[in-house]
Amino acid sequence: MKLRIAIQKSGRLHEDSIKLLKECGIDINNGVNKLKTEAANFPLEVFFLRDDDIPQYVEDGVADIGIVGENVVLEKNRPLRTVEKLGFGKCRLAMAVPKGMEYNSIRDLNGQRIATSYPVILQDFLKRMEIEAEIHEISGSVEIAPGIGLADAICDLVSSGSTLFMNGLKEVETILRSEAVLVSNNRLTPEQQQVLDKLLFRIQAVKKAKN
Ligand code: PRT
Ligand code: ZN
Repeated sequence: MKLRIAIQKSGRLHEDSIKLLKECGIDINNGVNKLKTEAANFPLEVFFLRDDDIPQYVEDGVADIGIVGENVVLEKNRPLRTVEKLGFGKCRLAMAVPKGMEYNSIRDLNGQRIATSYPVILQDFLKRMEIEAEIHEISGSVEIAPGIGLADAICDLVSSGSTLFMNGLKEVETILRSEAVLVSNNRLTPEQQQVLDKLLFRIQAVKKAKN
């Protein structure tokens, strides 16, 4: 049986995931509207999915391995093996508050309402920091929540910081540093494991060539 890999269908990790496979010498023709495709010269089948669905599909064995952000892996909290960090999709999950708010330490978040799309990671962070705050889960446009009075602070992904800046917010805590990772379930057949080892060998060579 071929090795089945799940990658993002469209979005920030799509291009780099395809590029990595191509740099590994794997020939795939990527129609973005297709659900899946097969590599012409490698025993690999590629599924195109929403990033949020990838951990579950890999856990369930619909796909064997996947490329997804560590932030999603941690938030979904599925029993997956992280096989390799891939060096792209770098960002951080950060806490931000309105730039006019006086902020001296994490304790200033006590009793505040925090909007996020990452309630699991945030909950864990607040617990570790012994902060009691109210988590408001929203699925998108988290950065507008303070401006419309929905929250006092936000916990969201940041890369350049320009989204925070444009919304009058300042970054005050880093909760997690993230990048794209290759994950796998632990039910690969010996043949699939051999294909994964071969893929991994090529990925490591590609990474080495870039350093
Ligand atoms: O459709 P699908 O569900 O698959 O995609 P999505 O919209 O949920 O995810 P997508 O494509 O936005 O991001 C996929 C992954 O890319 C994330 O899970 C992260 O691992 C990674 N990544 C890297 C980022 C960013 N950088 C990033 N900057 N994901 C999101 N952002 C957003 C952030 O949420 C904020 O809205 O970009 C904005 C901030 O960017 P800056 O540059 O203004 O700071
Ligand atoms: Zn998503």
